[in-house]
Amino acid sequence: MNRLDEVAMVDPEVAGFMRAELNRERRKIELIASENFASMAVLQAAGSILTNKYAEGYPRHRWYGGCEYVDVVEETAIERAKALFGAEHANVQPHAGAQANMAVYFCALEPGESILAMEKAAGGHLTHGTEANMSGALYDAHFYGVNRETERLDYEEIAEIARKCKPRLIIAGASAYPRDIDFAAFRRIADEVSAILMVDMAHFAGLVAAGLHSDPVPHAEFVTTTTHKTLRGPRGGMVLCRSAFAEALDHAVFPGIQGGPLMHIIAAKAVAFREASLPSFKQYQQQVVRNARALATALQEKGLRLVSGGTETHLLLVDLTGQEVTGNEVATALDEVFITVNKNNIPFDDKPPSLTSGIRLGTPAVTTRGMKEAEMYEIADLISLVIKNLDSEEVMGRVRERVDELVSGFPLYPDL
Ligand code: DSN
Repeated sequence: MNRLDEVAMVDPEVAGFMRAELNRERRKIELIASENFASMAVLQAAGSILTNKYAEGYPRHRWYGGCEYVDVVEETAIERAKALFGAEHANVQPHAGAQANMAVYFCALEPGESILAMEKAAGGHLTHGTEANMSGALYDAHFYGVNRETERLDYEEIAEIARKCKPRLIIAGASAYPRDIDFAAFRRIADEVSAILMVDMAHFAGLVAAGLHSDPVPHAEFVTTTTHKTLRGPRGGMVLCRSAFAEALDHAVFPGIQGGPLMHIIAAKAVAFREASLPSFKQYQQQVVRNARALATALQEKGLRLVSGGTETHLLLVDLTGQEVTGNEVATALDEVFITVNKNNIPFDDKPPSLTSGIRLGTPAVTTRGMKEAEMYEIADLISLVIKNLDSEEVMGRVRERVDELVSGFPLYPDL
């Protein structure tokens, strides 16, 4: 089903592009913090005949006939999500994290009401009230950042901002924050100003499932996530919430912002939740964190500065301001030597998002490939060589050879 034989027969052009992408994933060291490699079981479910079925509505209450099997698939995904995260209610239909977040806004807010979220420049997410996104257009967005000295969340400062702007909804969670988050502190702030608390745990959901990150579920009315980052499922979204909001939340997802759910993706989510409930998943997440710490230490030993001085999660932010290169230049150069990262603004960055003063690195994908601390030291050495020798074709050539050698020891999708 996933070997591309059929695609190749019908459409050699697209099969060629897909084969090229498979080779890229095999050939490069994948350090984008939000990416991972889904299992063959997840890929098979996502590439299955369940894509054929329309199932608008919810299990047992559909607008289409013939839903008896997709009903049990969706019920299974819901029950597994609830059990995995200890949640009272789960909606597994959001097509992505952006839709999961929008469903919560649609459920909890009236247009024009105020929200308080982490600013994108400090590590927050596009869908948390930025001007360019619907969340910024529809709601009155206010922001908190990180403390200039510690580069960590400053809960007293967040409380001060909340007292001033009196948000209806407070959003915790980030895309580029390397530290654990104190959700109990966010709960106290929300209670003080009578706000609803939403946590977007997309980046660290896998760590939460494994008990390696503070758990937002007991503290927040709504918890949103994607299913494809540390959680290692198919590309998709999900919302967890308290029972009191279940009906309104489901209504906000369908018919509020979506039509037919993607039943093949919901099946793949169910498979991923099963995988995430196994002891091997906890061991995987423990290695993700150990690898992130090893990569951080190794980069620091090479003289590179990390935002907040390190990491407690799966990701780290390298500050390039002392290196006289931009994040854009480094990310482009690393891509040329088969190491994939993304440029990223660092807190209080004076460069625009198109250039940036940082790069963001994450260990979920390389850990899925089987790499451990020794490989993190090798990768840190390669990254450091590139940063310090951007104009040297000779160094770039040597790094490329070492990347080839490194990835050859960690085969990816051998059955494809
Ligand atoms: N685009 C994701 C990331 O890279 O963090 C967030 O949605």
